[in-house]
Amino acid sequence: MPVLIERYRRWLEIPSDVVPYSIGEGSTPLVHWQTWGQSRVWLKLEGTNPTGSFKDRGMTVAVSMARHQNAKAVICASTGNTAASAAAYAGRAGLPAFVVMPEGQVAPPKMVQAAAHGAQLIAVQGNFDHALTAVRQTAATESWIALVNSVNPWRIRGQETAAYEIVDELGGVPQLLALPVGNAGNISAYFQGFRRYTRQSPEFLGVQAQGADPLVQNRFMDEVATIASAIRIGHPASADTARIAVKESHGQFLSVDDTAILSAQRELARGGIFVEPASAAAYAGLLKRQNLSVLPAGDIVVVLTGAGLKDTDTPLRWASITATPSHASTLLTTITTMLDEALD
Ligand code: AN7
Repeated sequence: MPVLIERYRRWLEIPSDVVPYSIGEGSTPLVHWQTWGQSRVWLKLEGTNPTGSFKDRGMTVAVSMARHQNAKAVICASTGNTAASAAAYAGRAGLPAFVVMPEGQVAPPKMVQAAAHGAQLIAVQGNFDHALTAVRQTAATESWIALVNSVNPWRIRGQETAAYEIVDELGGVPQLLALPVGNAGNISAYFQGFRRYTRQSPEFLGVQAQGADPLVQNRFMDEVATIASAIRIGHPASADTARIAVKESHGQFLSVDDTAILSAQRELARGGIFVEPASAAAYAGLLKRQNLSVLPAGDIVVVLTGAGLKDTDTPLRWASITATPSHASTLLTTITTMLDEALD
């Protein structure tokens, strides 16, 4: 597949002399998961992007534009995935990256990525919303530094390409699209993307984690708590466009609690698809929606935004490791016993 910017250059409407900085983003698999009655459920595996999350789609465009506009550095606030992606693309483009994260609230593998790509890591007290406010204020006064959060319109334009891919693959818009909502950039991007590409849109199911669900409660939240650290956000920057997406598509916001998130994560993982808790929330939301009212017939897409290895805390707790001496005969006895237990 061509690099994302080349594949959809016409739709992105970026100047023709922009040089794309790419590490192989986009063109992610759309996997048929299950068929429930008249509904075909598809999973869009955004965790297969090069840094393991959907952020790479927006970041290739935002960083390429930053370079084009002669920025000297990029900056972002992040719950982790934006940081990892910004660090990687800044590295590719030869720009320094400053990533500002809420102290103690980012899954360690995401910090590992940012550090590996050579970003400057900055921990701030408070939550993501405080970090974003500080970063926005800094970028507003310093024109040499490009802000690459999803308040940067190029991020959103890049993320629209996921909607284009779904339409290309299914031959039209799905009936329903479920995705996790944190800062609400991605739901806004999908809505704009489907509209731009087809003038239509699916019904949007915007899923938030209970404890960090300002769009469900319809009030911003200063205190946020959920196991899904990626979407632990109380003041979504793109709340207004997210509300428009849900309203105009006759969709809804709903929240799922930590237990439902972990159960969905486990069900997907047992079926071969390992995603981080924030992504599993989308699937948990679809299961909840199914209990509330009949799902539409036709194609349903669940956007799985980030890879499982991004956040290993909980799955490690699922592991049971059996120790055994390394003789074939004892190993066989152990396996036979375990198999009996598994089949019980
Ligand atoms: C896996 O990295 O906000 O609603 O700073 O990492 O567009 O914010 C991440 C968000 C969903 C929510 N799934 O997307 C960040 C950050 C995963 C995420 C979301 C995020 P938005």
